[in-house]
Amino acid sequence: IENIVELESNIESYPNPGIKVFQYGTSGIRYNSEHLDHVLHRMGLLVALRSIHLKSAAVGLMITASHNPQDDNGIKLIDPLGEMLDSSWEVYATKLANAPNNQDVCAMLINIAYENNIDKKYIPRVYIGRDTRNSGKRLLDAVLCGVNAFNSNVEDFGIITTPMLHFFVRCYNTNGLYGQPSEHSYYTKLTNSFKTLRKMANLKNYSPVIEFDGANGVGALKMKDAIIHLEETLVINMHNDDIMNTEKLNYKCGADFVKSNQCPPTGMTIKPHSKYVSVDGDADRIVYSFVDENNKFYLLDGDRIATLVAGYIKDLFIASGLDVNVGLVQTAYSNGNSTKYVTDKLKVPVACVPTGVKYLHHKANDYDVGIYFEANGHGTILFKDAIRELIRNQCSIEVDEAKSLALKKLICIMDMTNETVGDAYSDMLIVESVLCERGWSISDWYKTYSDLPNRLKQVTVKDRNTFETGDAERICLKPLGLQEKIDSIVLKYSMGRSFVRPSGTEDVVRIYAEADTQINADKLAVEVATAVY
Ligand code: NG1
Ligand code: ZN
Repeated sequence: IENIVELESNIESYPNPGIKVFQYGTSGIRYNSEHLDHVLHRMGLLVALRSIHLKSAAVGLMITASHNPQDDNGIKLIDPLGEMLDSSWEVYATKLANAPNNQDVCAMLINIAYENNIDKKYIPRVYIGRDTRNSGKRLLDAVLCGVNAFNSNVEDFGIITTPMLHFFVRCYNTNGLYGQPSEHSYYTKLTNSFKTLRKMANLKNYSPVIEFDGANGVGALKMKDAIIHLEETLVINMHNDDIMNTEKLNYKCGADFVKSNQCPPTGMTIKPHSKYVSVDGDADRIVYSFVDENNKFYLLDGDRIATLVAGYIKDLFIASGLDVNVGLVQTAYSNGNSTKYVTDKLKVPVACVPTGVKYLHHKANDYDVGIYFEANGHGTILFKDAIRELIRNQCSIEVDEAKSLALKKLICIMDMTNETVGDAYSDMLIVESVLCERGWSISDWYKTYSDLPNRLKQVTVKDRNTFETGDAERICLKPLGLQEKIDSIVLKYSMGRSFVRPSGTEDVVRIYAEADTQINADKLAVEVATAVY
C-alpha cells in the first residue's frame, strides 16, 4: 500500500452508518440494499487485496442476494479456481464490513497485508458480476471505488449469473484449459457437449419440452441467450422472464418458492405432465416439478437430481470398465428415502455434512467423482484431475465399442458440468441428458423412489447462537436437554426423523421433520417447535 493518505480518502467515501452488524455467512453477506453501500465498498477493497495476496490471480465478486426479495442485495466472493472464498478471509470480510470508522478500515487492511505477508508488487485482478436487482448498479459503483484504490485490473461482466462468474474466474486462472472467461465460451463448452451426448441418446418416453420458470431474474435473461445454442435439442418455453419489473424477482416463483412451498410457480399456466424447471434469482439453484391429471403436485428437488446423476454416472463407469470411486454428499435436509435409495439401490456411498455449499463441495473432493446437492437444488459434480485424465486417455485407446461409448458419454458429462459451483443451466443440461439417455418422462423419473413426507418450519428465538449442533447438524448439543426431548417426541412417529439447527442466513432456528404421512410430519414439526421455544 503506497499511499495511506489516498487510501484513507478512498475509504472516507463510504462511511459505515452503523445500522446493522453484518456477518459473512454460508453464502456471503445479504441484507436490505439500502444499507449495503459501505459493505460493498469494503468488499471491493478486500477482494483487491486478496488478488494481490494470490499474486494477481483473478478473484471474483458477485453482487446478488440470490433468492431473496428484490429489495435485498449482497455479495459473494470467489477464489481463483471458482470456489468460494477461503474461510480465513471470511473472517476478514466480517470484520471489515463492521469496522465502525475509516481509520479502523485502513488499519485492518494494513493488518491483513502484514498477516499474510502480502507483496505489494502484484497488481490485483478482479472479476465482477451482478444480478438484475435495481440496486446492483449503485452497489457496483461502491465496489469499483474500493477495488480501484489498489489500481486493479477490473473486468465488469455486467448482468450475469453467479455460476457464470465462478466459471470465468476459473477460466482465467487456468489459462484457458477450462474455457475462456466469456459468455460465448461458457455456452459453447456446456452446450456442445450436451449436443454431442444427445446424438448418442435414447428417447422413448423422454420429452425435450421444458416450461422454464426464470424467477423474473438473470436466469431468464441468460436462458434467452442459451436458447439459440440449444436449437434442435430442447424446446424451451419461457415464463417468469419479466426482468424489467424487478419487484417480481423471486416473487411467488423460482426454485426457492417452489421448494419451500411445495407448489407450482405462479405466473404461468400449469398443465398436467408438462416438465417445469425453476431456477433462483442468481441461477445457481434448480428444481423440477410437474402436476398429474388430478393436479397433484410433484417436486423433483436437489435430492432427486443427485440420485439421478449418481445412478447414471455409476452405470457409465461400470460400462466403461474403469474402477472409480463415486460418492454423493448430502445434508441432514436430504430426504431420508433419497439417502436410502442411493445407499441400498444404487450402492453409492453417501456422506452427510453441515448445511452450506462450501462444506458439501469440500467433502465431494474426497471421492474420485463426488456429486453434491443440497435438497434446495444447489449442487454439481466434481471430477478429480487424475480421473479426468484417466477417462480421456482410456477413451483415446479403448477398442471395445461399448466401453468406448461409455467413456465418450462420461467426457460429455464432464464438459457439461460447471464444477466450480451449483449452476442451474449446467445442471439442467445434465438432467436433460440423463433423462433422455434413460428414455424417461418426468413421471418416470419420479417413480424411482418416493419421498418421505416432510415439513420445514422455523421459529424465532431470542438468541439463535444459544443453539449448537453436532454430527453434521443431526443432533442438538445446546441448549442442554433439548436433544433428549426431540428424541422422545420422534420415537412416537413411524419413520420419524427430526432435527433443529440455527440458520446461517436468517435470525431463526429451523426445524426439519419427516414421518410416514404428511399429517404426521406436520405434527412432528409442530411438537419439536414447541420443545424449542
Ligand atoms: P440456512 O439459512 O443456514 O438454513 C439456507 C439454506 C441452505 C443454503 C443457504 C444459502 C435450507 C434449509 N437452508 O441456509 O441450504 O442454501 O441458505 O443460500 O434450505
Ligand atoms: Zn442462488
